[in-house]
Amino acid sequence: MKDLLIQAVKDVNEKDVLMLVDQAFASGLSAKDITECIKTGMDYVGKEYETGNYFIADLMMSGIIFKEILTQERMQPFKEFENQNNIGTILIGTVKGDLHDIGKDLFSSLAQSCGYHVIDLGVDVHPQTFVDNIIKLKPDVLALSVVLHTAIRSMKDTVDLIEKHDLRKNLKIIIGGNPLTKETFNFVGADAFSRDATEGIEIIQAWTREKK
Ligand code: B12
Repeated sequence: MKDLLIQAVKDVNEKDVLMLVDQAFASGLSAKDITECIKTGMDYVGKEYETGNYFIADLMMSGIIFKEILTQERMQPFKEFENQNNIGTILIGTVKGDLHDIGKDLFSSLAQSCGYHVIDLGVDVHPQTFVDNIIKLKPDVLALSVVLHTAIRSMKDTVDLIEKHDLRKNLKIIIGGNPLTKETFNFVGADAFSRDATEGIEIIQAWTREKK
């Protein structure tokens, strides 16, 4: 079942993906398993785009398909997590220059299902917009998402501007996204980083426990 679903995503075949997701749920696969399968298929689409075998339209279509699945009621909240109520506020956004939002949205719905209040500033968010909203909303955590290598610089600009405004005392900053490494994490200067949404939530939960 998993292989069939991954293959349908690789083929960017919307009809088959939707049908196989129904079958996957019926056969007992969890929302998390299904998300992993779609992500694996999308990684392939990304690689094929890189080598010139797929076109921008394929990237776009794979994004549309993933969003279509992620927004289904049965995909959220992920059953693995217990529902609690407003245990902290997370301000999130994809940094300036980057329009990718699927990973960010995935992280946001996981955080919501774990009881966090999530305020999403969207994509291509200017550093000053983050600063203005930190001042206005006083979140416990700022979560920055990045998918493009070229946008890591604006992630650093965002953290630098927050520091310049002396806003880090009561704020933890987590950065997330595939292009991040230990080196880029050090370069940006956040409190934590992760390439995985679930691991990112675990880091924030540990911060919440520390704060109590
Ligand atoms: C779909 C897609 C698009 C869609 C985006 C639709 C959307 N609404 O997001 C569209 C068509 C718009 C697009 C455009 C472009 N894309 Co694009 N895209 C993709 C693709 C195929 C999938 C991305 C995706 O959603 N993956 C699934 C999600 C779930 O994964 P994710 O975002 O990585 O998120 C996970 C982690 O990173 C992490 N995470 C993410 N955010 C956060 C935040 C926190 C706090 C935490 C803890 C964790 C976390 O958690 C998630 C899962 O656990 C990737 C290929 C790939 N392998 O990723 C290319 C890819 C990202 N795109 C790429 C490129 C080059 C582009 C374009 C420049 C193409 C062009 N020439 O125009 C433009 C850039 C536009 C812009 N300015 O942003 C490259 C980027 C190379 C790089 N690293 O710099 C990739 C890797 C393709 C490739 N191999 O060449 N793209």
